[in-house]
Amino acid sequence: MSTVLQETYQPLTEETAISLAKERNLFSENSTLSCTEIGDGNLNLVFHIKDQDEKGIIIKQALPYAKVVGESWPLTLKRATIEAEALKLFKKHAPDFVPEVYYTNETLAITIMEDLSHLTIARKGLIDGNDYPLLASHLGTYLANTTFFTSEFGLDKGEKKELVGKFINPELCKITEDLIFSDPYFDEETNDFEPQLASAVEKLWNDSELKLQVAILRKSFLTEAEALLHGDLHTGSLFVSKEQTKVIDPEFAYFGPVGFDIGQVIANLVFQAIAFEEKSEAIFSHVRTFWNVYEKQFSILWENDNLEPFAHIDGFLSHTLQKYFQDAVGFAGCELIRRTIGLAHVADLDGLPNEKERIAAKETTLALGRALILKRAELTSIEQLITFLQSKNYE
Ligand code: SR1
Ligand code: MG
Repeated sequence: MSTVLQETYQPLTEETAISLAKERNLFSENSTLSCTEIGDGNLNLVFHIKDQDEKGIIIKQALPYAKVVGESWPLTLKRATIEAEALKLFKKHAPDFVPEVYYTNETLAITIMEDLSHLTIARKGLIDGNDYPLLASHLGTYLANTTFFTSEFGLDKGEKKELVGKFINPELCKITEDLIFSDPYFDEETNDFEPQLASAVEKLWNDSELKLQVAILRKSFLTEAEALLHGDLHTGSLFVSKEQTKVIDPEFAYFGPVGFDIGQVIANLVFQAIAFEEKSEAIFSHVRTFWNVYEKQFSILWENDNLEPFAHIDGFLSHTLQKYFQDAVGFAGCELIRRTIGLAHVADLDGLPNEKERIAAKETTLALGRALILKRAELTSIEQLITFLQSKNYE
């Protein structure tokens, strides 16, 4: 048997990744394989292996620490298993939008999956000026299916409780609790922002009205096990083309409030609208489509597949959607703020070459983030949200 598979945990190299692919018989015997490490995220190694005919696979391996910080920040390898299990479950409920998993190995913390290298990471594609006309509706359908069929509306109650246990993900949730829901609101070492933003940031730190609302959203993230979330659904977790969308990287998956995933999608689209003003109307239209498709698809599933005895009581569906929407507005606000001044930034903003424009864009994301958190009770419909975004007056 193989050397790679007999070992205890070791980070793969391009050479051992090829050995592993051969050991698993993922290519025909006489193939000539090449491998490149392509991981550009914050946490993992990602190997792209292909044969002479360009047929490929991806091997993703968790590192025992957060790559973005280094070995001083240890991180559980269990996240690889959570990610693989989430991919399989999401694939079941949204088959068109999730890559296929071929093999997993807990000791090595690896997942071998479908090669998506013909697609582009959405954040990069959007920054490069491409438009993805189906992205918003694909995401609406993906999220409606996954959040319905992993909630008690679409899942047997006992089965749901078992799944909640299976997806307990304390280490990765703590990253979110700290980096999204706590550190940006205090003078913490993890924060990272330009000196020109210091006075705006200090204003946030002293804003007790805002801090109360963030505390409420944080409590929701900590306590509300509504459905299995992706947990990190930003545009860097999406592979896209004009025709296809694939959602990757659910290592932060856990049972949480549905609005969290929805809010991350909205916020990461909005970064584009703020960074590239000329695109703002097109992006707002994607935000509208995303929510409208989510609402429509969720409502269809509710009508046809709901297991709840109260499913057809007047008002219950609209109450549920209203809650998801208003939570999403607040969570979007938190994502806008943390990606501007917290540890993990976005290239949409950081990549703006003109310093004055970059700082102005960041002041806007901070003001908008704050406004969304504080105004979420008033922003009760997608049209109200879009009108507010268009107003560009976020004070
Ligand atoms: C230490 S991890 C920093 C960020 O990267 C991940 O993709 C998540 O967004 C996390 O908050
Ligand atoms: Mg990721």
